[in-house]
Amino acid sequence: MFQKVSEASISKAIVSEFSKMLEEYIISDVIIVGGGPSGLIAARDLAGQGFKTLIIERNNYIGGGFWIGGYLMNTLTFRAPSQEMLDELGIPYKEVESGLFTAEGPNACSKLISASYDAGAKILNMTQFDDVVYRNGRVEGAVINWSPVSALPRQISCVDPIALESKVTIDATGHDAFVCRSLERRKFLKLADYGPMDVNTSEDLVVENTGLIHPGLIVAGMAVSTAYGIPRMGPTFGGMLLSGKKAASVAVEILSKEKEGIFANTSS
Ligand code: 48F
Repeated sequence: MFQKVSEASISKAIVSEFSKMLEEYIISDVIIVGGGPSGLIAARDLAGQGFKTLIIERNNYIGGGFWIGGYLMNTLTFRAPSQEMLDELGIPYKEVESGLFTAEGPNACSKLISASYDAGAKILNMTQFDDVVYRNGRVEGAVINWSPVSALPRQISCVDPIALESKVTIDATGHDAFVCRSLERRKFLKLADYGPMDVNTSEDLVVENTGLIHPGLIVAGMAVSTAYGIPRMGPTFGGMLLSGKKAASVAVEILSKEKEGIFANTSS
């Protein structure tokens, strides 16, 4: 039934295709750390406009909290006007009360992952962001390692990471705000930590505050709430999609100005 190929050919195909991709993405336009909803939308928009975009995700699975709504129940909620993004992504949804919509997590998440891949984004999963590459007062890339390395016993985990370079990095690591934290450790940034839940305040503020937080670094999704001390929003996702979209447009602005030779990468 199947074409005869050798075990060696299969191994060679894996090694050579993966190596080619990794080598090509050692320098990217944008590195997005975190493959949750905000990171995936940002990746779709950036790759769709022709920017070389790489997502770094520590888990094997991509999608972050977008598979499950809340409390292990896989219904996602969205508030108007974010259902327009669901239309755009071809995700089926229901209006359960005026302006409140639901979609099924597995369907929504798989469609979002496909949309970012189809747009041309690449993904390194099982890859942990460890630290920033920091030069000339700005973030210029990511130090990464295989995720399992951090789970190994200390005596065999002395595996040096490698570094990737990018013109822009997006912190889409959710509540951990892992990339921002790596700057806070060096006192380059002061984070606030997120506040108690209040969806009506939080969702607007997360989108409003999405943007450049430090030269070379954009913050998106729930990392925004950790960075600026905004209330947590709980299991509603419109803000994540709109935040990712805004992060992409801020990145495009920086990349376009850089192309024109104007050094515009200063935080506001
Ligand atoms: O948490 P996550 O889904 O982030 P988000 O895009 O969306 C938040 C919502 O899911 C939900 C919410 C609002 O509706 O409260 O929580 O802001 O996805 C973050 C992704 O980043 C990965 C993590 O595994 C997850 O898939 N991540 C976190 N730290 C690292 C990382 C790291 N150090 N290296 C690589 N990936």
